[in-house]
Amino acid sequence: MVRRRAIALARLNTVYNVVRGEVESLARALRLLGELHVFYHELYSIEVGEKPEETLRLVYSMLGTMNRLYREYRAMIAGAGSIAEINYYLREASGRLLSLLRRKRRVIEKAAAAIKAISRTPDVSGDIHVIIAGMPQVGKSTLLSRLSKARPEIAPYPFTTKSIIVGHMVYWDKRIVLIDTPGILDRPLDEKNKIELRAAAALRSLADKTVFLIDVSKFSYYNLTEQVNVYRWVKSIVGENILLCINKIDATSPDMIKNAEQAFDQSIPCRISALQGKGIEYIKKWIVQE
Ligand SMILES: Nc1nc2c(ncn2[C@@H]2O[C@H](COP(=O)(O)OP(=O)(O)OP(=O)(O)O)[C@@H](O)[C@H]2O)c(=O)[nH]1
Ligand SMILES: [Mg+2]
Repeated sequence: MVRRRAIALARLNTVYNVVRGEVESLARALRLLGELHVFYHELYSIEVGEKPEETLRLVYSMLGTMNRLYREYRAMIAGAGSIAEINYYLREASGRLLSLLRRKRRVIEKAAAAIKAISRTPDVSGDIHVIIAGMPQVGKSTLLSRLSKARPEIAPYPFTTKSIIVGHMVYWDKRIVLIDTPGILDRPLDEKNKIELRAAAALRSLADKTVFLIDVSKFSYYNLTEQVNVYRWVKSIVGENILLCINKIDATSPDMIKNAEQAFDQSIPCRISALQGKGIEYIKKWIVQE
């Protein structure tokens, strides 16, 4: 019986260590996430549906329960009067420890996947954060590739950009971080997809300045009303530090520009062709001016 008890205690240890190990590595990753910029916390919340600190609370409570079960069953096995009793406690302990993990498996896997995805999100440290925002297909990624060495995917269909893309530019001694975001559609926040929400997270937590591109050319996917609505929404998040800018000027007639200025109820001096690299200086100067 002495031998059986020793074996049972060793097995209990193994099960406990495996189960705890899985949860502890998540706890470690969540603690590291906690030290990062809040922007990454927002990305986490979009993916997992709860804040990182909420998951961390769950994880700590799981670790507490595991620890308690381990100690209780170790004592019961140590004090058991028969081999049958030892076997019974070992089975029960393993079952309870594993089921604790199984019940929370979905959250744990989701959290781990989100952290993995975030670890692939590029570094956003720098002096000034400039978000390039706008509806899908207005030329945001093309502009980023003009302003920086970043080579984002550019293609003629909406939501080509699905996540945050970062480029760097040094201008007048300032380290400027340019953030290309997915397109945002004209619809309420609770109907926005995860791709749009990533853009919203960047606007909320990173934007020092925002360049809002519109496309009023003959190629435009979205009408003026939709673009005005999205512009207003973005402005409600980032405030006054926003530059409205007409892109695709190479394919836009003076009449179309006039219509746009009417719809936006302001003159729009920023007029560029990201494709041809025209008018880009205007944006650079606006970025560095106080
Ligand atoms: N004529 C013209 N086409 C442009 C210009 N800028 C971008 N385009 C084209 O517009 C299309 C979309 O460009 P992207 O840069 O991928 O647009 P985006 O805003 O990043 O699109 P999403 O990632 O889907 O939101 C591509 O076919 C580009 O070549 C421009 O200045 N003039
Ligand atoms: Mg894009």
